[in-house]
Amino acid sequence: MKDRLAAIASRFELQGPIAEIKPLGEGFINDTYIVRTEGDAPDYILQRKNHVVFPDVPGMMDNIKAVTEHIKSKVEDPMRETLTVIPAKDGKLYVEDEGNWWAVCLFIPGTMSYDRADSPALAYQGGLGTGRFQSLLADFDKPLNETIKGFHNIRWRFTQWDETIAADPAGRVKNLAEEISWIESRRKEMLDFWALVEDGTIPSRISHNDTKISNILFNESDGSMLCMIDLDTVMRSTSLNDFGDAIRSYTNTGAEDDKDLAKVSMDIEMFKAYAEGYLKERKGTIAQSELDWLAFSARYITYEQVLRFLMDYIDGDKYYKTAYPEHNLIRTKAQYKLLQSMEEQYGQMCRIIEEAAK
Ligand code: ADP
Ligand code: GN1
Ligand code: MG
Repeated sequence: MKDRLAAIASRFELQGPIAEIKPLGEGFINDTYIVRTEGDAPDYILQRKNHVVFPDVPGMMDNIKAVTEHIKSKVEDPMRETLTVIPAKDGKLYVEDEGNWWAVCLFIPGTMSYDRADSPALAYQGGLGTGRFQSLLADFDKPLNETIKGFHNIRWRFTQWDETIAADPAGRVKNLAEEISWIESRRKEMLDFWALVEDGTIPSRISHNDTKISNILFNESDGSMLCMIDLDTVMRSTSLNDFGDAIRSYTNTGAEDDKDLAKVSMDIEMFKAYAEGYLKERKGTIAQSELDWLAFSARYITYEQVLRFLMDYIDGDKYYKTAYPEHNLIRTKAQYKLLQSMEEQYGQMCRIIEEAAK
């Protein structure tokens, strides 16, 4: 395996001999490695991109290249404030090898990443990070490829959902009446929200679409936000996806797959801190219709996540990496508990947004 990874890494334009390659991070989709080089040469991130999830890896890499070039043209420190894609020796932005697709970017030293937010100060920095990412891309006007069809489009998710339930490939539907009712009872309200995105009431923007806390780097020196990473899902959609998904991640007092549901709830202080950071960066560019639905976006994305985990469980665990047989069901229950906690605190969430937007 090591030799194979080294052989693949050497097909990219690396600036020094490889010293070691080690797995990194806990992503659910790709396989990520750090490639350490000898001497003063930079280190790199090598990723095997999940070709089932991302059918058009060349299109995805074109998106990442275009978006990062745009950010580089606007920031003070272009090698640290966004990712740098390293091309293969043949000039392509990826290497295809026996049905696997690989890509490399520069490893940014002196940074920290987290799986959980441990303080409002960190949540505030995270909010600044997402807000700044969107602000930097506000004037990006090139077309982007749709790397995953209908990624946060609940109308499309319901099409998949209905088909999966009808097919019931793992024979699990019969035991899931309660969990399925969680989805069905909220179907209309989620479609009503998405209709506002479809009819343009909520404007379309460049969004990251996977803003969980492990997808942003912070400066090791002072904890300040540095840059958004894991750009595979950058597409044109609504900015609300990014706020909502980050709230789902930063405010959870438990783990995304907590077996102890008593530990799972939305921490309103984290919500406030994240919202303040986010709105500080987006004031002036955010539309009133986005502000009106900002708090709801957390419920929307968390609901969508309940649906996606449950749908994958019904489908026989084909999409997300799982560590044990019931993992997707445990994730479903934990995310549903989080959703309920958001619903209970919704009035307060709306008031916080109103206050922070002043
Ligand atoms: P995955 O798809 O596996 O989630 P990510 O791109 O999110 O992959 O990377 C996983 C982890 O690797 C991140 O949470 C971060 O800790 C680290 N990482 C990724 N890219 C970089 C980078 N360019 N510089 C430094 N660390 C990185
Ligand atoms: C996946 O790839 P990763 O681990 O950053 C997923 C997100 C989910 C998240 C749940 C492309 O993110 O949409 O919200 O898991 N990414 C994709 O933790 O489906
Ligand atoms: Mg990631």
